[in-house]
Amino acid sequence: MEAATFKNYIAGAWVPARSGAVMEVRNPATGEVLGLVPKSGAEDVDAAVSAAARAYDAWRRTPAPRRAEILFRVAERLVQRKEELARLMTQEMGKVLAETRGDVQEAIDMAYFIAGEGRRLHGYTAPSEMPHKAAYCVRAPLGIVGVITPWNFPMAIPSWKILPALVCGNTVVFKPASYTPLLGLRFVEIFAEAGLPAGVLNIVTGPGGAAGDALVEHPQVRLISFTGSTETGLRLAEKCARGGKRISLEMGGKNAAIVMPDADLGLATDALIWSAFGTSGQRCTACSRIIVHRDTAKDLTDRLVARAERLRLGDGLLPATEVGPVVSESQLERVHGYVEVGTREGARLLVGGQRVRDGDLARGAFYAPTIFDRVAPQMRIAQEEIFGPVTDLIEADSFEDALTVLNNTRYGLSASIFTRDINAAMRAVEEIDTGIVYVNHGTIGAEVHLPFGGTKFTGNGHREGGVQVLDVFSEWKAVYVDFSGRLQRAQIDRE
Ligand code: UN1
Repeated sequence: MEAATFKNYIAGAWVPARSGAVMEVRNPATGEVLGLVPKSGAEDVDAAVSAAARAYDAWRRTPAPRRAEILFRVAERLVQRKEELARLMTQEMGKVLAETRGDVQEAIDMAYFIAGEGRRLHGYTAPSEMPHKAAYCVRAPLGIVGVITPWNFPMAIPSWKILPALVCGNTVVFKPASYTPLLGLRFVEIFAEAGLPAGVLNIVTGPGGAAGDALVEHPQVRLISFTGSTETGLRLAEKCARGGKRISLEMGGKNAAIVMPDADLGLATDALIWSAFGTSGQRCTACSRIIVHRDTAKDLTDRLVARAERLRLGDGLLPATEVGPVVSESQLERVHGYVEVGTREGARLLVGGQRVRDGDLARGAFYAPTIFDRVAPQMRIAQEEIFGPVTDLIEADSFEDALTVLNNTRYGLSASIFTRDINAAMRAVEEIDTGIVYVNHGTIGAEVHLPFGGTKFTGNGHREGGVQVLDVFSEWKAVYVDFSGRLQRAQIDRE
């Protein structure tokens, strides 16, 4: 069967790339070609930005509660189409159906949450220094927003960016990851079905290097919201600095969990297996360092290894599958490269460490869940983001030692501690330098109505999720209304 060909959505119409070029989308579990999408370039991005510019004035003047009504309809359509979207997502990027349903659910949660903001978008009022003078502040949109997203959450992460951008009154050009354009196109189709006016949301599919860079460099784009690697994020930030643009960055992680001897080890094992190997470890919140107190290291290690050995790999559409493929061959090679680095550095490979080719798995990019122990905190495998099914066991001599190891990376997204000691738990919450901290829970599973993001090289000070995301997608406008009928000079006329 010939693969279906898809198109960009620009100014309310489905159109091919100007050049006619296309690129393939493949199922990482089977190698099957799922479709062809436009391989867009700068001229397509330019057309999309022009459409967003033309749509902007009418959209920003549409009252926010009315904008939000469309977003509520988006939520309803996502609910109706959840199963179809989840199945396509599993085929496009590999994670198991339970997780792709969760990904769509996260977009549904975000749509309801942010649509509710259409009737709030709160600013505040404050007293003025002067009599007969009102002072308050309101949110205003920025203009055209460029959204660049990764493949590991093909619907949830675009929803974190596109929905708040729209409720604030911006118009959007969306460049989805090259591995997951089909989900991006479906997402945009749903906004169109929900009645979003033409040009308010446009999508161009294509490689990051051509389409993504053109979006970041386009002079009419006011803001870039990016999730991806730290290396790319910092490169884009330099471009944005030169263009005088705002950029919101959500980048790498090297998330750790501390396990103390008084922890519920059954719970810790369940949570750590899920955090390390869910989504085949391809979450920026994945647990890739387990910092275990020496007194409990052997017990925890045995439990983790026994569980990791038994995880069933396979096509994510099959009900028995617990871990799907990694997203691509090149990603698999990258993960395996890190396993070789770890072995060379002197860590001990306890389980996994190789590609799996049994039976049908030979067609896909399957990598065995991998655990190292005897990992020293400064090893590369303990410092660099691997973004695959690999986790490290690092032994600590004390609670303080564990905290030091945890904080000693360039990243600061998510962290967790397992203990039954409330004092230790709360001290960890105080001391851990990350944007998200869990107690007796793994490192993954953030909810949309709390701020999501990280410290240090994980981000650049912005947050997604929560009401905090509104600060990314709006400008504050301070308003002073003097109804005294005379000149009143702030700071000067004090009598
Ligand atoms: C990501 O990996 O980029 O907290 C996002 C979580 C999910 C989102 C992860 N809700 O793991």
